[in-house]
Amino acid sequence: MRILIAWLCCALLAAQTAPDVAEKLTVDGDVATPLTLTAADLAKMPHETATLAAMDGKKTAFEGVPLIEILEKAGVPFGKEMRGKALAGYVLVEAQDGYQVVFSMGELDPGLAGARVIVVDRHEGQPLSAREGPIRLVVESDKRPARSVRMVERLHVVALRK
Ligand SMILES: Nc1nc2c(c(=O)[nH]1)N[C@H]1C(S)=C(S)[C@@H](COP(=O)(O)O)O[C@H]1N2
Ligand SMILES: [Mo]
Repeated sequence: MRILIAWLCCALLAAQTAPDVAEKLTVDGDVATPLTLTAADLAKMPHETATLAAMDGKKTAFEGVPLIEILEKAGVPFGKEMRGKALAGYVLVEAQDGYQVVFSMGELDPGLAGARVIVVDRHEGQPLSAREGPIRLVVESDKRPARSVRMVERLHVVALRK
């Protein structure tokens, strides 16, 4: 009985201290609608496939939601509104290990550079490993995977104010 109680206490404690922030993707900053997307929210959105070559050159397939779809959901303007001050907007991508990468809104806009940046939650049909996920970016058009941020936890949008 005592062992059972001890076990129950441990299980409860583990559940309480389980990393919960890391399982979510926060979209904040200069957005009309800040978002907190859970893995389930992301899984419900339409997915696309993107391939990424590892350091050994081997290509593998990832699945996820285009970054632009998530930014549009938060109210970031693209398309015909992508002119003037909007061209100075950018998104700072932050990872659990402190890694940071910036993409300009102009480079993401399909009418301009149209870089395909995918917010992925599946790798070869499986959820991502803890080293990689639960959410990572895949930037298919980059020559090296340096901007394919692993363990993404926040998309911080910055718009020009003046
Ligand atoms: N969070 C995070 N993402 C990161 C990095 C990092 O240090 N931290 N390194 C980048 C670099 S420099 C490379 S080359 C790729 C390596 O990804 P891979 O280990 O899946 O091949 O991850 C990128 N994403
Ligand atoms: Mo790298």
